Amino acid sequence: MSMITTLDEFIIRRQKDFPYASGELTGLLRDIGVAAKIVNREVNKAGLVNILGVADHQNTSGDTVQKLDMYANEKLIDCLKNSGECCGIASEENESFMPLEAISEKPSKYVVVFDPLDGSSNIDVNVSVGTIFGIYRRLSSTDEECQVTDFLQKGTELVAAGYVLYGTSTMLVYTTGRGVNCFTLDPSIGEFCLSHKDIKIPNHGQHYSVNQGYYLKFDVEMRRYIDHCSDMGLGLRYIGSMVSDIHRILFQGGIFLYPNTRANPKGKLRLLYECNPLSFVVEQAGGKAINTQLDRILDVEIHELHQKATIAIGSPDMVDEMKAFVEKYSAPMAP
Ligand code: P6P
Repeated sequence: MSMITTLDEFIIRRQKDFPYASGELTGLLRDIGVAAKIVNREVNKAGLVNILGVADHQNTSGDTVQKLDMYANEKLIDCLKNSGECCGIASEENESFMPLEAISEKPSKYVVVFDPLDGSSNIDVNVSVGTIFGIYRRLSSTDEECQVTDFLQKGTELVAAGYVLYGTSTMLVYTTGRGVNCFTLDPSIGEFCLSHKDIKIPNHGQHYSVNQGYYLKFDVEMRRYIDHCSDMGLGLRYIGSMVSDIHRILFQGGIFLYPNTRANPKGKLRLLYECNPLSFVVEQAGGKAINTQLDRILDVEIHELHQKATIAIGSPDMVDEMKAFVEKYSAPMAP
């Protein structure tokens, strides 16, 4: 029987990578793993219990909130509250950030951002959805409540990031800046077990991923690149759940695009809750992530919690090629 390495064992073993860490980050990652198991349990039986359908309100970004969105949000908040390692959270489902009360004398060093259930519009039709998370070191003094500035940090300041994919199997993928590892939940023992070690994204892939329905609303340079993908015989794969699309690209290669449109001139996806954490993971696996202004996503300054971003993320050769098309075909800047 091959050696099983659980998420907890792996995290503890890798703690030596952080000589100055005194275990808080380790504890935080383990608590996120617990929250993922709790959410997974409800996602997997969503068709049987009254947790499908829409709640009676919209979130800050104007998305209709699904009941399972709210459940996942509550469970993540509860787990992080009890961890004692986190002084505040910012959720894509909440308008503002939430300072957490200390549960011991030990000051907590980290804040956590998350999208509790990305792609949740797919829940009622049994399409994969996911949780996205990112962890920052707090900037504010440990003898006061966390501040919004603790969250408005560039993606380069992330100390850890990852996602949970509730799909055909439930997988937790994360990085702490030393590579990317994937853990698959074994329901028979209730543990996330190491299934894919040190993931490296292929330099190129056979799929591009974009909402083709918006094609005529994209800028000309983006349409030229999408035409090129089609001319090269690439397949189109678009699930409508960013975590699912990125997970496929991480393993098979490819590129995911969410450019600006007239409806979303700054893009639709959130920089803090979706783009930064997933860009950190993809870069750590050898991929690239830029916006349609060709800035590295992780370098983009963030000024508000729900700031949106355009994104092109995936195999390095494909992102470079998209960049070349934008440089070649974008309208010259007015003098
Ligand atoms: P559209 C889900 O709502 C989400 O935030 C991402 O998970 C997904 O990639 C995108 O929006 C889908 O957006 O406009 O193509 O339906």
